[in-house]
Amino acid sequence: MHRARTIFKTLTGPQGQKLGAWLLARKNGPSVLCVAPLREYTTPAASEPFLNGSSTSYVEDMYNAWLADPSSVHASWDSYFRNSQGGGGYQAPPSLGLPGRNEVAISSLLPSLSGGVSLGAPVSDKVIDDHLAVQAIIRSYQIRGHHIAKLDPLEINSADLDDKTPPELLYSHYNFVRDGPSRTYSQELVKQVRHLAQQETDMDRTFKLPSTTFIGGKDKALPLREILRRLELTYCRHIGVEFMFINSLEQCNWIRQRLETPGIMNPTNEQKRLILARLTRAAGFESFLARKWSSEKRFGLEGCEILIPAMKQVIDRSTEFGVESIVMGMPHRGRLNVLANVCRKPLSQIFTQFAGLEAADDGSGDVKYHLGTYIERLNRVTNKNIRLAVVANPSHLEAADPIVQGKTRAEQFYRGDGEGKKVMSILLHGDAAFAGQGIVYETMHLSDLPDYTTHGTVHIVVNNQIGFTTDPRHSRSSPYCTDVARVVNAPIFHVNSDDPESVMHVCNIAAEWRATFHKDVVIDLVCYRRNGHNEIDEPMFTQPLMYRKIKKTKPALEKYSEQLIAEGAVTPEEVKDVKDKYEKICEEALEKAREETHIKYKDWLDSPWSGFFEGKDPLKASPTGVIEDTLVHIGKRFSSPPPNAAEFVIHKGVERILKARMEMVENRMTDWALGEAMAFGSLLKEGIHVRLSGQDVERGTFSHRHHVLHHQNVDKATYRPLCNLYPDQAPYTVCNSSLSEFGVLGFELGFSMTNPNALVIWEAQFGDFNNTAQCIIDQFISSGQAKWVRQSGLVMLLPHALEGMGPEHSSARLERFLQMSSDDPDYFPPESDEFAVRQLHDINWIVANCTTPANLFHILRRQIALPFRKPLIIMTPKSLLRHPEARSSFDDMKEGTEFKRVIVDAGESAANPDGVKKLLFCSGKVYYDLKKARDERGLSKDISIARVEQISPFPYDLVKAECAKYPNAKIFWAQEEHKNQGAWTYVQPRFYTALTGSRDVNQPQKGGWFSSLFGSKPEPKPEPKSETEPEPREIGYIGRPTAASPATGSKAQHLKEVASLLDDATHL
Ligand SMILES: Cc1ncc(C[n+]2csc(CCOP(=O)(O)OP(=O)(O)O)c2C)c(N)n1
Ligand SMILES: [Mg+2]
Repeated sequence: MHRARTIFKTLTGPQGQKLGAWLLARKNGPSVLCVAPLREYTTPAASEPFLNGSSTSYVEDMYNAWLADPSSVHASWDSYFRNSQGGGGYQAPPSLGLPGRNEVAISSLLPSLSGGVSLGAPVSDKVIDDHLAVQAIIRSYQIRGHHIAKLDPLEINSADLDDKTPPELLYSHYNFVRDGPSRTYSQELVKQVRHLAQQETDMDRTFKLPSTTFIGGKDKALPLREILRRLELTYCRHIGVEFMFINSLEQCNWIRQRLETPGIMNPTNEQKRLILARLTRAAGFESFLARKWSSEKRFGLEGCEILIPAMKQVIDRSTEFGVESIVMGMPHRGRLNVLANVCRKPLSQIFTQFAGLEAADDGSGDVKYHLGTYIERLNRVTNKNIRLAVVANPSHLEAADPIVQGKTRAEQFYRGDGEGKKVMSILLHGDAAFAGQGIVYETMHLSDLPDYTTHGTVHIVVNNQIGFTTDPRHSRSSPYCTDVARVVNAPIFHVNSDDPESVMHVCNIAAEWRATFHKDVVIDLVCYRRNGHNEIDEPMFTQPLMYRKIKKTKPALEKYSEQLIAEGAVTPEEVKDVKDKYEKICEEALEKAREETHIKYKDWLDSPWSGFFEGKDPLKASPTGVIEDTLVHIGKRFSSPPPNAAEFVIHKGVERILKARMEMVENRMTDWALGEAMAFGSLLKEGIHVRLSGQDVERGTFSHRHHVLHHQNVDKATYRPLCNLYPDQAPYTVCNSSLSEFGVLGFELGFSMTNPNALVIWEAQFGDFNNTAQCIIDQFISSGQAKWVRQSGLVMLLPHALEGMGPEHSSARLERFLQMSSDDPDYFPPESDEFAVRQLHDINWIVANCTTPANLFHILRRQIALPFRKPLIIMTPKSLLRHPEARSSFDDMKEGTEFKRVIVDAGESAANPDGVKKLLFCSGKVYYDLKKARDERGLSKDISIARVEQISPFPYDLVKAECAKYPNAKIFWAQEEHKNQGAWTYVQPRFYTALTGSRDVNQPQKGGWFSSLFGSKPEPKPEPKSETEPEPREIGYIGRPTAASPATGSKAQHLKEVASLLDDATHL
């Protein structure tokens, strides 16, 4: 028993003293005992007695047991309770709330200290120590048992990278070494238990079990030997669970119960046969592909075939709990197997991907192990219909995580599934990527935010203990690859993947956990990778020992078949039969696949919008102007304080803003914030959900928006004017996000994929920060439709302008978005009524920089008015938000008005175009600077200024017409950005095309940019120009010179640069 006691002391007691003796020695000390906890808990965990160092529940347990049967407790307790009853009765110890955290009245702990109460037999401190030590042992198994669980099927590594355990976990650290130093606490624990087992007398003593364990089942007390055996079985076999850090006693007990209850993991024969059948299919699929296409990359699942039965188990259980739709995200590893055996995507469609066929539909496509899918089918186990979507993803590991969450959230939102009971997400991870990619952390941090939660995600890690060629020791600094999940208090179940029944058990718990607590949970499938990183990779170059072991390791299917045959659950013939049947299914599917002549990208779409495109003219957009009554109504509502204004105290500054807004509405004018609100409000009126998300969007970074008004005296009392426009309006969501770009932009993109009839907007705090989400922009937004035939109408609002704020608050890097635009700089599309819509249809996204609230209003509304969806990137203003000239009249937003791709000069220059000497094109806020300089210098007759509001697709037709209007003017592009930045490099060749109409390189055939990708022949070079033909007009550049940094950090330098820009622009 001594050994057990030392464990307890290591965990809780004052160093080097027995707790009981120490308590007794302090008889005359203060009446409150403070015990230093292992770790500071400021959470409900503090209410768990053992955790905070108190033993109140132990004494309570003793008392209750004594009440039921006085002989069940030790004689000393019997004597104590008997005497206490006579002398006023035993009183339950005071709750922890009274003495304060980690403190407990001494009188509640020990009979000998309860002043004045006469005692019977003296309490033996050994007895108390022994009981407390048993508690400590139980607890140490619950906390640390996973360190010594047998998790690695290869038995060569420790899943927690054991030899990196920090020194405080070394037992020798505590000066209790008896049998030579142990390397780790885990090893010491093993030694302790072995040592205990040799002390036969203690091992046969019966101990009462505390309320924090369920190992007893119906038994309230067990011999120490049995206690240890059951703890070993639960915590140190093939499941290693980390959960004791969770700050909820209820949740800890919930898990303990599901792990510890005797016999809880005894599957029926029927369940075993189901596991075997699923495992057979998983293994059969890979071996079929390996035989048919031996040199094709498929990132097979060999070594972790259990993933398939595991996922199916999570899905089965979740559907039993009421889930109807599951959105999944996963990397390359085992993806085809998941599509085939979890989603049940027709095998023939999968096999055609290996045949190298051409596509029958639009798009540039993607490799087979990135494609998404969407399937609706009957779950045969639960007999319920289920929808399964695997979201398409790029190579970029984990980048699809936030997309999956956004898509899931959107599905929940539109179904009214406020608690996530009907829709859930499953995310699969590789061990190296889960530990290494920051986006995992960003995504995890969305998991409990009110407007971002998906009410619990089941994470499954295919932990094959390697990342390409890198060992875990070199790919992470945390003990487990799953440690990131601890930040959100997710329980983590590590499980040896070669024990299928243990895997199914944790899958059941995970699904039930999600259904009960609606919080994240992690299943860490500790497995191995039988082949190299892909099928043509040689693993022996870098992991020779591991792979020697792998070669000697029997596949899980073989092991499990043998186990079930030995148990008599199946016969060898049945095993063979299941295998042969699946083989036949694969052969038949392959026959079918061979008949196909084309692949269809549409077969791999993850988010179909049923009915959206049907019956629509693909080139006809609805009008975006609205009747004046609507503008007035929205304007007034948006400018009014909450209806119960007498009680709802708003800030004086907000009051002033509302008043100014109201005056504007009365004058039929809008500023930027009003223009935006009117776009949102009018869409809400039409039943379109609007969601605006990003950092500080509710107020607006520049304090211009104020979509959420805060009661100045009541916490959390808010009023959202745009949610209160019309009784039957669509919902409006405006939500401040976590401080993440990659995660939140990805989330909003995912959200936008679910419902085409919603305007989903992400706003960057400053445009600069969009580059931390570069992967979402490059891999999904700009190229998503081409790769995965998936459309999105997501809007990105990126504050952008050089206003002397330094390098980092100036540029949203307009040039990058333009460089990724897919329109051909040399191609002037045919001029027709459909010109503008066709251009939008053919391009990958729209890039704009608007200068008026009316144009913002129209372009936002146009997102919904289009018969298709395209991402919209808008450079948004900062100083223009309050610029007196950056206002629009209702006249520019009324019925019959529309978005202006180019705003031409309607001033003096237009009255006499022939006299105009200079035609300046520009985009964005610089327009107001140019105009001011021109007018101040009296040049409004000489210089005409046109604003290109939609930069991409380029308004060739309007630019051409504007140039033609001023035949004698020299043409310039003026920009405030540096020459290698901003729009210049994009517009320069396009101006040339607009002016010459030339189409000399790679001119696409009829189908727009899609056809330019597939098979169009280069156009013949144009004939050399004749000598009489006039030289084309040229476009000159006015702006800052090239630079590495987007803007100077010096205010003086900034002003100098502005002056020089304006001088150049107004120089005739
Ligand atoms: C963001 C990113 N960086 C690098 C890579 C290149 N890469 C592809 S697979 C891989 C190893 C992944 O290891 P792990 O996450 O453990 O998955 P496994 O292949 O072992 O299943 C790497 C580094 C990538 N695909 N994505
Ligand atoms: Mg791996």
